[in-house]
Amino acid sequence: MASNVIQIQKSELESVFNELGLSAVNSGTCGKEWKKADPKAEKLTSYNPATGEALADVICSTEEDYEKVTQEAQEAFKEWRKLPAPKRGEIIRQLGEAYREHKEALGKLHSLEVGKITSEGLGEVQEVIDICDFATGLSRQLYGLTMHSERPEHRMYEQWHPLGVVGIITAFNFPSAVWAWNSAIAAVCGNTMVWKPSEKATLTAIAMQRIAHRVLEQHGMTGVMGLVISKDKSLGEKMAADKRMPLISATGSVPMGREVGQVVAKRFGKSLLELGGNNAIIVMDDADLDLAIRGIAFGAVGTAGQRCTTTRRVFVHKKVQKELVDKLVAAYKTIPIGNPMDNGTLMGPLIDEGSVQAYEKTVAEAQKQGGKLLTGGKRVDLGGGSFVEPTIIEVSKPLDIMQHETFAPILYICPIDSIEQGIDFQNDVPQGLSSAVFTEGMKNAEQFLSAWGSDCGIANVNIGTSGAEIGGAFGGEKETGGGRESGSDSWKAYMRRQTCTLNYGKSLPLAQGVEFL
Ligand code: UN1
Repeated sequence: MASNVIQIQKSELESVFNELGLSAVNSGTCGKEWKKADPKAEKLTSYNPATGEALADVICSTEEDYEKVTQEAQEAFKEWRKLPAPKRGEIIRQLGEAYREHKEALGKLHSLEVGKITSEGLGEVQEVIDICDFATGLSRQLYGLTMHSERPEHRMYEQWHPLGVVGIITAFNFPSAVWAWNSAIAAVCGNTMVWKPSEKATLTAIAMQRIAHRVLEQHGMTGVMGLVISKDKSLGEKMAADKRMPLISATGSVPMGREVGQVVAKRFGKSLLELGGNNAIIVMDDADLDLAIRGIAFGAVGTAGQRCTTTRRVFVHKKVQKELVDKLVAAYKTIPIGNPMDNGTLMGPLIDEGSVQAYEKTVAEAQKQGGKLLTGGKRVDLGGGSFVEPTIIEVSKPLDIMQHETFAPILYICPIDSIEQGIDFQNDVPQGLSSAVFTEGMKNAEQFLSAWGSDCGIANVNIGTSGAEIGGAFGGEKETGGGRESGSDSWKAYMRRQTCTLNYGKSLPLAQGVEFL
């Protein structure tokens, strides 16, 4: 179900831009200060994927800009690390408040620039606010363990110190939340940072940075969060090789992560990689099918299939296959596609033409390999923009193409005989981010969650694969990269551990009973 030619009200665009301080030409470089936008410098245009129209221009950062922003982050680190962690937490609390104030406008900007439907645009800003709240609390909980020393009158404990300048590379699909997961936590841990956002989501990055800069300015702490923007991967490559950045946190494709990870490892830096997913839902014969259908639909169609947690494969027990497939196909046909800012739209556009082509290629290849197209499979013409139909392809056994992640709403459905077969099929891909089972049975659920169950970083029961809360550690295994961001004890990736032993006695006993001098 598609709506007509999309028109974005000019006044709407203007009000978002006014509130967030955006204009026709925007500077993409911010360190201690915002660099002035020189309209003659190299530009990058930000497009609205729902209409194909240009939204605004962004001035790219040069290599000198990168140098300056990085040096300023290094300088800022010297002060920032001295501030007690709860004081840093207080600044992040104020940052969360500032995002709260602008939630509506920021949500709309996500819709305009990356095509998120209204509730998902707002949801992403909420994720930013939530992680700021989390980081504020965390600033009083950067706990280290204490140990009992084997030596008399000795004390042993561990403490955590910040790393320095953290390089943050983010993707277009979560243009603010993934930055916030990294930056809010890195900041309370005492780090400063340089952010290189996706070249497809630059305005959102600039708006986020403007607000952060304003809050930091009130505390004389600009330089803690820096921004550079480039058209291509050149600055990302520089960051990976930059010894001044002890940690690179990168979100994006597997090939990107493979490159970044190797370059960072070569210089003994740390990397935190959050890469591709190929997430599956297993539906057992005892599942609540209505629940399963809602979980699958949101997981597979939400964000137009452009989440790293998107549901891409369903393994359904053959006893309930027909019922599930019939109901799901019927539900897919009612999904309103169109202007992401219209009330009622559930699916917006893909990010660009390249994604539409990848979608078409995958749909054709899946059919060539024996998949049966049940619904969707075509581009949707709304007079501009990158729209496609949400698609279901039924297969009798896993196809080769199902090993790959295509960032589009394509869902494969495959029958299984047992929970064991579902788990085998699910795990038999190179990626390991998110997974789920729908079942009313304790045995199925526990098998799925056992050590011989799902091999993913996220495993859910009666919940889809996407839409994780910030409180848990987010990330996955295998080609997903192994990094963990956001909640739980993910903060440890942004700090260095120091083991300290103190002797308060008058002798110098050696460990392991060694005698010397
Ligand atoms: C991503 O797609 O990179 O769990 C992040 C989710 C969101 C985050 C997705 N909270 O779907």
